[in-house]
Amino acid sequence: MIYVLLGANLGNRVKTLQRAAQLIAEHVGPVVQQSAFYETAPWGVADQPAYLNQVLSVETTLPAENVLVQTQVIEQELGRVRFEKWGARVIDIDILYYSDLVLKSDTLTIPHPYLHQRRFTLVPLAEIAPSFVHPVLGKTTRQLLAECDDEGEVALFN
Ligand code: A4P
Ligand code: MG
Repeated sequence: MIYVLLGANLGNRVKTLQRAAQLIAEHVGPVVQQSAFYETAPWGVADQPAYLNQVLSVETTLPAENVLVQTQVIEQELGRVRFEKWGARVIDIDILYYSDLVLKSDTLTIPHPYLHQRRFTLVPLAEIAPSFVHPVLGKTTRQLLAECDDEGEVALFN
């Protein structure tokens, strides 16, 4: 099972996330669980619109590197549409976990290096995988969230 984070902050964010989930189901594997959408304050660069974030769990037979290739193709496909319309990239897909795999290469780090530092990731992840244990830190999502000192706003969106 893999966990992926979707993020969108320009254009029709709901449509973008829905389309991304469809494309992931087609090209990566069946989507098993999906969190709600969360509207989240921008992390890192503050001067940008609020994000919608969502975490999906996906069953896949692809090796991790191929998952990244597929998610990047999906980013390009959705980003290109946006590019013409809005002049910016509007979808980000991060691979959070690939079962309990630990991997570090030039192009791919799993678990995602910042996942434990970001409420916009931990809150939706805790909704669908509260007991999943981080293979490096040895803590559940629930524990990571309780210990996270990020104060970025994360609100259920509907
Ligand atoms: N890469 C390495 N490991 C991974 C992984 N586990 N999953 C490499 C996905 N990609 C991974 O990513 C840059 C490179 O990371 C990829 O080419 C891949 O080889 P990118 O998506 O092209 O660039 P980026 O997203 O601009 O940079 P980065 O460092 O991935 O940024 P983040 O960490 O994704 O942050 N605030 C809120 N509230 N919600 C958000 O979703 N997202 C960002 C982007 C910033 N602030 C946000 C949010
Ligand atoms: Mg990214």
